[in-house]
Amino acid sequence: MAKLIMVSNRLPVVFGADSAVTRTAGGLVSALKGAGLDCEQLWVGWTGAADEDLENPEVVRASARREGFVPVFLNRDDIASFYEGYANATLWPLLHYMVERATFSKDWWNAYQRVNGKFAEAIMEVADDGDLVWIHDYHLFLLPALLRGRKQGLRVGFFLHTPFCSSEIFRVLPERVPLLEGVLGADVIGFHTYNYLRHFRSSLLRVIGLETETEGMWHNGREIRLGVYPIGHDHAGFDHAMRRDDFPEILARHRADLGGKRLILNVERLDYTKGLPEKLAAMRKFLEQNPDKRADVLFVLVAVPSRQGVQEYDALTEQVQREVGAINGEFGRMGHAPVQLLHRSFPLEDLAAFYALAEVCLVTPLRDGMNLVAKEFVDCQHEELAVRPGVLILSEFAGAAQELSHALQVNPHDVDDVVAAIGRALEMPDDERRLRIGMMQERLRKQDCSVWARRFLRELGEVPARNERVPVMEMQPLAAMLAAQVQAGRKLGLFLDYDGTLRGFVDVPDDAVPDAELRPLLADLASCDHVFLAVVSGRAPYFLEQHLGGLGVTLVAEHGYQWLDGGKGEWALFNAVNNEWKSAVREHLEQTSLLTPGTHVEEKQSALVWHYRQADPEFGLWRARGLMHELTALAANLPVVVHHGQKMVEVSSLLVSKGEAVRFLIRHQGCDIALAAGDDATDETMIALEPDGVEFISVRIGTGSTRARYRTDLTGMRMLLTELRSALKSRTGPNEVGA
Ligand code: GDG
Repeated sequence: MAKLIMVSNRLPVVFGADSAVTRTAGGLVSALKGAGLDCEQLWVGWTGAADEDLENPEVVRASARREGFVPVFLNRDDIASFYEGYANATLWPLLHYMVERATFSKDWWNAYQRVNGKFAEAIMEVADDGDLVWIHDYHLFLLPALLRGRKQGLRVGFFLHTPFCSSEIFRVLPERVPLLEGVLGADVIGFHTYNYLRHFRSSLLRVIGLETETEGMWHNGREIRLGVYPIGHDHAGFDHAMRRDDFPEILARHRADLGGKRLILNVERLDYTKGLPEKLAAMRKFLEQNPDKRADVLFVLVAVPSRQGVQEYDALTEQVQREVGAINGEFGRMGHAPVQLLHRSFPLEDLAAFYALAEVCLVTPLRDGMNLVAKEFVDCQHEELAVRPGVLILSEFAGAAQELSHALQVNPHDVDDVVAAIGRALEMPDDERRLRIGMMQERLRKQDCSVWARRFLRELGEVPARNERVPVMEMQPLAAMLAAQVQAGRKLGLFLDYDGTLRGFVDVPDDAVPDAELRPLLADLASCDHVFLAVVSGRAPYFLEQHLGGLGVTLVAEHGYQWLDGGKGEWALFNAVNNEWKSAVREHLEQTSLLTPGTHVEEKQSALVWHYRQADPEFGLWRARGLMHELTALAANLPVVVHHGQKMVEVSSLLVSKGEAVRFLIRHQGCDIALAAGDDATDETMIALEPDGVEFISVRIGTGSTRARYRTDLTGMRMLLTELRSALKSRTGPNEVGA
C-alpha cells in the first residue's frame, strides 16, 4: 500500500540527550493526526541542529527512523546560506512583497540547490513506487522537479504556506525560472487563496510563457493541478486544551492577572511581516486619543521569538522592546502599564485562555499567507468563559481575511484605520459581537486543519487515476492497438493538425518549421502499407507544401479549404466557396491590429486571421475578446464562422471545416479506422466526427473543453507517433517501412 511522505524544512521533533526524540506539536502534525489516514507515514525534514553540533548523526538517524522520521542533515554553512539566507532572507521577504528587504546572493542560491538536493536524496532512500509525497513551503521550491521520474508513479504535492506574490515582484528574483520549473515537478500545487494561485499563474505566463487555466495545465506530457486549500487551525487541539480538568483554574489565574482590565490581545511570531511596529503605532495613537481608556485597557503582545540570531530579527526585537517601553513611559501610571510584551512561547492551554479572555484580538500582519491566530481566537470564544464576546480586528492582507468576512477588517498600513477599529470594537454592542463571532465560528470549526489535509491528500491520491490518461501510460497500448489493426490488413487514416499538435507554438508563425525528427517520422508513417496520413492545418498551402511537401503525406490547408493528395501535384478545392465577405471583415481586423502592438493580419484564400502571439498576453486576449464581440455581430449576416483559437481570431468561410474535409478523406481513402488529433476549436470539427462504419479515435492536445476520447500534450502526441512507427516496424520488418 502506498505510504505518505510528509516533507517540511524542519522535522516536528526535538532531539534530546542521547538523541532521544520528542515530538513537538504544531499545525501540520495535528492536521495529519486529524485527517485519520490509515496508511504508513514518514516525515522527512531537517533535524534542527547543525551537523557540527551533533555528536553522532547515525544515532540521530536511527532513533528518528524508529519514530517514523527521516532526518536531513545540514551543516552550519547550509543553515546560514540555505535557511537563513536564500529561504529566509531572499524568498521570505519577496513572497511577502518586501522587496527592499530581500538580499540576493549566488552563494545562497547554490546552497538552496544543494540542500533541495539533500532532501531529494533523503526522500529517495525511503520512497517506493506510487507513494504520496507532500512537500511544504518555500524552502523546497526545487524539490518537486528533483523527484520527478525517479520512482514510478510517485505522486508529488506541493503546498505553499506563504503568499505567492504578484508576478511583478516574483520576476525580480534572478532564479525565477528554475524556481518555477522546480515547483512544476509536482502533480498538485496548492495555495491558501485564489489570489496566490492567480499570481502564480501570472508568473508562469510572464516568466516562462506557460499558459495555464485556473484548474491547472498540461506540461511536459502530464497534467498539473492547481488548487486553493485554505488551511484551518487545530480545532481539536484547542478543544482538548479547553476541556482539560485544570483549564478553569488556568483561566481563573489569567483572569485574576487581568485585574478587570479589558484585554486587547495580539499573538504572533516576532517577524517583520506581522507588522508589530505598525501595530504599536496604532496603540500609541489610540492611547493618545483616548485618555479615558488608558487605565481600562491592556494590550498584551505575545511575541514568540523567531529566527533568533538573524540580525534583522534581533533588530526588530530591540525596536519593539524600545517602543513598548516608550509607550508605557508615556501612558502608564503607577501599577499599570497599558502595553505588555511577553517575548516567549506559552503552552497551548494558556494560549487558549488568553484567546477566551480577550475582548479584542488584534491581528494586523502587513502580509500573511493565512494567519491561524485569527482563526484560533474565534474558535476559543466561548460565551460562558468570557466577560463579553470578543471582536476580531483583522488585516485585509492576511489570507484569512477571505474567509473571515465578519471580522473588522483593516489596512494595517493605515494607522488611523486601525485606531478607529479598536475604538469601534470596544464600543460594539454584545449582540453584534455575538452575531459576528457566531457566523465565523460555525465555518471555522467545520474547516479545521484535518479537513484541509484530507482535501489536499484526496486530490493528490487521485493523481494516478488522472495520469492514466497521460501519454506514458496510454500511448503505448494505443499505438500497439493501431499497429495490430494495420497488420490485420485494415486501413488506418491519421488526421493530424500541425500547430500545437505536431509542432509547438513560437512567436513568429513562419518560424514554426518541422523539427529534425518530425519530417522523417511523418514520412515513415505515410509510407507504411494500409496507412494514410494527412496533416490537416489552418495554414496557407505555401507553408505546408514548403515544409511537408514531397513526404507522401497528404496536406490539407486553410482548415479544409483545399488539399494536396500525397503532398505533390496540384492543390484541389474541397468545395466551391464564395469569399466576397472578406472586404467587410478585413477592415475590422486591420483596425484592431493597428491599435494592438505585436499583432498582424494574415490573409488566406478562404479566411482572414488576426494573430496576437507577439502582443502582451493579457492585452492581446482582452483585444481578442472585444474583436470576437464585434465580429460575431457582423458575421450574423455573412457566410462565415468566427473562431477564437490559439492566439488568433479567424474568420473563415462557412462551408469550410476540417471536419468536413476529414469526413471526405476517410471515405475517399476507404479507411476502416481513423485517428484525428488537434488542439483547438477548429480541430473539434474533426474530433466530433462519428463516421459510419469506421472505428474513430480522437485526441485533444492540451487543455480546453473537448469531445475527444483522449487528452495529451505535444510530447504525448509525439510519443504516440514514434511508438506507432516502432510498432509498425516491429510487425512488418524494417525494410517495409520508410524510405
Ligand atoms: C506560516 C504562514 C500560515 C503562537 N504563539 C504561541 C503559539 N503560537 C502558534 C499559534 C499559531 C501559530 O503559532 C502561528 O501561525 P500563523 O499562521 O499565525 O503564522 P506563521 O508561523 O507565520 O505560519 C502563515 C501558516 O504558516 C500555516 O499555513 O497561516 O501565514 O506565515 O498556530 O497558535 N503556540 C503556542 N504557544 C505560543 O505562545 N503553543
